[in-house]
Amino acid sequence: MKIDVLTLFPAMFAGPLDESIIKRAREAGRLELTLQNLRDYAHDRHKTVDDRPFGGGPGMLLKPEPIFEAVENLARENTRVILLSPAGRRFDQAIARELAAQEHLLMVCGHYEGFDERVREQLADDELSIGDYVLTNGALPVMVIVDAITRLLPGVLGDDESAREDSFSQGLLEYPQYTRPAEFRGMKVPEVLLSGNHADIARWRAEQAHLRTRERRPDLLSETDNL
Ligand code: 9D3
Repeated sequence: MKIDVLTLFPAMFAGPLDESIIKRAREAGRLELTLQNLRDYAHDRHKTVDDRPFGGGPGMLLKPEPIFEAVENLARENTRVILLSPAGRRFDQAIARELAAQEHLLMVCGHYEGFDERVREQLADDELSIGDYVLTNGALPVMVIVDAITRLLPGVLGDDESAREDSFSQGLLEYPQYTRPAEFRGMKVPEVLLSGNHADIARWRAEQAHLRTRERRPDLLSETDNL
């Protein structure tokens, strides 16, 4: 899969996307990730990428010309163009799965107060937010989304990790887990986990997962397609 990221701050992406599973996926050629500097598409003397909103109001908007030129240069036949903004639909695991099946993503980071509306109307196939809190720009959301997609690409996770992906526990929070020692500072591991009775253990885990989900995330029990 190919992902182009259009951003004013390509340097923010060094680090998170160069480690661990994403690093492995890139080295194996399963993910081809390219950072594109939006400023390279501004051609006036000052390389201007923003301007004041018509009608007044606080802050600056990303002006349309550099984004149009960049997207027209980078998009191909099968490209999905995705804007990142607080006004997007909320990213979740179902969207991650959907995006992981695409051939080419072009992710356009929001900066300043956001996009000229014509970018939405003409260029965007989708607009995503990662949740209801205010960040300074769309760079971290892009990294979050790239991370969630990459681990779903074929061959990126090991067999063990992939198997967990389709296990029964989907849609619930994780059950409590313990490793050695069986007693630590007076805190004992639940007896059933030491019993060797695999049917009892499976039943206990399912029960715990349901209890924990009802307590912390009752919303997950009413939806079905979000994990
Ligand atoms: C109208 C006032 N603000 C909206 C809440 C303007 C605004 C604030 C912050 C516009 C852009 C931003 C920068 N944030 C993003 O670009 C962003 C974001 C976020 O802030 N939270 C969760 N997901 C995302 S995706 C992009």
